Amino acid sequence: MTGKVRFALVATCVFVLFAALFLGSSDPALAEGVSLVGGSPAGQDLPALPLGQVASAQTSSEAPAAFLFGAKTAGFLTVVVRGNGEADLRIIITDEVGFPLPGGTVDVDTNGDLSAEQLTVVVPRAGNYQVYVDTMYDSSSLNIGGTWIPYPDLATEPDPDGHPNSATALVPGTPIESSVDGAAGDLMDWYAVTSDIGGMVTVIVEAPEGDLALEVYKEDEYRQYLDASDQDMQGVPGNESLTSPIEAGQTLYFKVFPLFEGEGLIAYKVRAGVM
Ligand SMILES: [Ca+2]
Ligand SMILES: [Ca+2]
Ligand SMILES: [Ca+2]
Repeated sequence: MTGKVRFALVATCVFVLFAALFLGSSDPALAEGVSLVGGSPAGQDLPALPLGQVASAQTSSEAPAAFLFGAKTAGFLTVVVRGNGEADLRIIITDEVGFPLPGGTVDVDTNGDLSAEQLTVVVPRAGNYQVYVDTMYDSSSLNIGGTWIPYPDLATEPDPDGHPNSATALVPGTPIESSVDGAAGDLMDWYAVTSDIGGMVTVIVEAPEGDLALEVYKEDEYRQYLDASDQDMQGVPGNESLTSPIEAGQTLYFKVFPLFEGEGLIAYKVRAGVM
């Protein structure tokens, strides 16, 4: 090998090394956004959330605008939306099964503009997330953009029963005693009620201390509850009840949560009945 060839080889290696280092240190947010184009674990084919820039999109009551965001760590995701019409828009940031993140739904109507929305959420850990812009009755074109700040130290373990996919089975006739503790990060408990027969399912929550609320959801439709209870039965803030139609073999998902996130430990009893 001549000296010239050796020099050329070494120079090429050094160049490749620098190129790799340079590319590796490029904006991690952009890299994460771009890596998602063209696929999602849910089998949907959603576009990546535009990061560091805005892009145009379309939303309607039948087909909300939807985007994917892949996070390699915990961090802060900011999303801004400005509509081009009269439609009242809303932003919802969810996990990969469409379950909204805490604080992930916003309808603030900035400066009285129904279509002007923005929010920042804590993305709790690496994973795939979805961003929706929906509207109740209309359709609208809009501009949407996001920014991402990785913040690995924010990462938290998932609440063992804090997600419909890890709901505790609540068997009709068999009560369960449990608790939530918003101040300690236990913001909700999920229960799945499956019925062998068609009819009406009733779920009752009782807590002598603390203010609870209760919501019921259809499977895989976690952006909007079917029904909600904060009726404080018998004048007790922790006593709630919901009754919903249920089909034979169907599973409904019930979410028990403190009305005020900062409230401490709330012990409760939950039970279901089907008639
Ligand atoms: Ca709005
Ligand atoms: Ca929980
Ligand atoms: Ca209540």
